[in-house]
Amino acid sequence: MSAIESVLHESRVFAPSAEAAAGAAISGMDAYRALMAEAERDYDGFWAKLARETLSWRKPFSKVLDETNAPFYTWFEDGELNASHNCLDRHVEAGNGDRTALIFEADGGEVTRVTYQDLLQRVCRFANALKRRGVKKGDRVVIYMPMSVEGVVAMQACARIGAPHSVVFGGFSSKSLNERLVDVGAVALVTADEQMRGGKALPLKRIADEALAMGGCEAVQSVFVYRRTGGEVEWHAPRDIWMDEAAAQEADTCAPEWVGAEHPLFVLYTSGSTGKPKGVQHSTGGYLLWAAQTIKWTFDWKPSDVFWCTADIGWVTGHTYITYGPLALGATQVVFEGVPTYPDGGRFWNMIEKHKVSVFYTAPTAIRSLIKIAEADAKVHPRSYDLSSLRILGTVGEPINPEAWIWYHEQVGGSRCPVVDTWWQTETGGHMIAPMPGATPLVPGSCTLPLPGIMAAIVDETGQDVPNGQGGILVVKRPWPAMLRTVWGDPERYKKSYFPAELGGKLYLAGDGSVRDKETGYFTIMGRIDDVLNVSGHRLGTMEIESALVSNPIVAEAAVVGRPDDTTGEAVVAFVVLKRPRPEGEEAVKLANELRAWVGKEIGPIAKPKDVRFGDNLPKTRSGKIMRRLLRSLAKGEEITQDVSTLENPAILEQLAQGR
Ligand code: 7RM
Repeated sequence: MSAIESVLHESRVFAPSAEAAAGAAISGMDAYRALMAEAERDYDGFWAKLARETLSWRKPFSKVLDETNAPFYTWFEDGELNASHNCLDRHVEAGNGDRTALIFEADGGEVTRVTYQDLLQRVCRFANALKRRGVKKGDRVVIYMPMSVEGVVAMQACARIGAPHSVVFGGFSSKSLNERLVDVGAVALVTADEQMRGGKALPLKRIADEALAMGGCEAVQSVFVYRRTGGEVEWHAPRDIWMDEAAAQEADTCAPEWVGAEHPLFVLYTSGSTGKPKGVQHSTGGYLLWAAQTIKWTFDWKPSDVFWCTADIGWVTGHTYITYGPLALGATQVVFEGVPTYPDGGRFWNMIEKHKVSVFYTAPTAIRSLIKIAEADAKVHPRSYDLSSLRILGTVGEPINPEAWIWYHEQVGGSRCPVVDTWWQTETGGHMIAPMPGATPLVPGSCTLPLPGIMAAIVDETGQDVPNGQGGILVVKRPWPAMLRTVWGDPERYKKSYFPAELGGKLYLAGDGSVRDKETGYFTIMGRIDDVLNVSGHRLGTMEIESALVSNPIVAEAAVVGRPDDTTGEAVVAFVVLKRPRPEGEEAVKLANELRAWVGKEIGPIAKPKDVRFGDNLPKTRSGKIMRRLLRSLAKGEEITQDVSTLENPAILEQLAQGR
């Protein structure tokens, strides 16, 4: 079923309750429209006001948006601030040092609370440790860590000294880590001995050692190791240093390094349709503003809330909605090390009950997998827990099917809590299209309307607006403060990928297809229009997986496509031609498993193909182009109805349809 069809199947509208509207920052559509009108009337004034209200500036800005070097836009350029100062010091200075910043729950269930005062001191100690090892403003630090207080501390410490961090998700392989260390030119790496997930230990330090040994990253002079499990590690003195020992020698104060608003806060790698992952570079001022502002609007955040975003700090969602946004607001939030299914499928509900979570933000994949578990086992069904603390529910990362939305709304939210479906990307820094709980009537499967100030639109291949009801390409018409600034080390790629000449060079190309409802103008996201897959809300480039496959000596050729999957949204399907005869039966199963493991090792377990099919060849046009359209149909198990007359080798279709 297409996204549009599935929306049509669920046409109920959920208006904000009187209760939700009453206390909301934006209460009602009139308030929303007034803000939008304000942004349209005076774009600079609109953003300047928010930036002054939301952030603390060391030196006030006099300039707002500068478009002279478009599409390399700048915001608040002559202003100075420090992200860590905004996230920590200002709350302590305001007398809120005793407020709980983090409620950390470990994989095994141990809970640690960290106040703003504690967090500030820990960040200062580690910032001093980084400085002692020679890390300076502008140097890059790679962070390859489990979900932990220390992970947040490492990111904030980098921000404090003006050293852009680049967090690499702990599930990535040594090769992926190496590529990122090399590309970003890291001078230090922060990692852990091991990572605990679902009761299993993963050897992060060993993978980090492997990555460093692959070469090209000799600039890495220091490896800080967070002692998580006490598991055995190889030690390379004097390069390696325990994080706790390093911090223990340091003072618990560290003056923040004031940086210009455009100073890069971080670089985060994300998959594109071509080539290697792109280092998405974010600014300090514009990014931090939006991280905080969107929490106020999308989650109607209040100081009494207990906020919980289940993402990993290795993804942008963990950056914006764990490390920066909630802390910039002085919020109390839950940080979770483990997985939703350990020790059982009731873990999330148990934690919501225990920590009295009021705003809960997770991915549709997690919801879908928990539905299956809950419906099979009443003990771990959300109704077996007291979830009355919940006020707002959110989703992110992929389309949510209306069935899952309704279950989330009814079973988790007790039909009381608005479900905010948030569309955004690594590149956008924060939410772009999302409902506001006190204002926006909700339609399951739709992310509804752009947030105030965001000029989202749908255009055709030439950049012309299309009427509502007609699908097209999702773009943003005006720059916004939290947008990426460039692709690290590759400004040309930034221009080409995000401001393509075909669309006139001025529209931000999101890479998603979308349609707006005829009456309401609501947006529904229809998925990527490029060769990017979304598996469990994680972005994967088909080309990256193909390169990984062909780097295996037995593989001659490979093509990767996505297939809809009930749980993960999309699943990876690989069509492979070997340098030896096409395997069958047992042999095919064995080789498929080998190739899956290979991809896991090359990129990381998230990229492993669910299905590997072997052929004597791939369907190609006479000019040698692989016909992905056909492969997508084959992957889905559909009958081929397309015109195959341009195909060089039509017989191959039958072979590939059989699977393995
Ligand atoms: C935050 C994040 C971005 C891609 C994006 C979309 C898809 C994200 C939604 C969604 C439908 C949503 N960053 N996507 N949110 N699709 N509805 N609410 O996920 O850079 O990793 O991915 O994810 O395709 O382009 S990301």
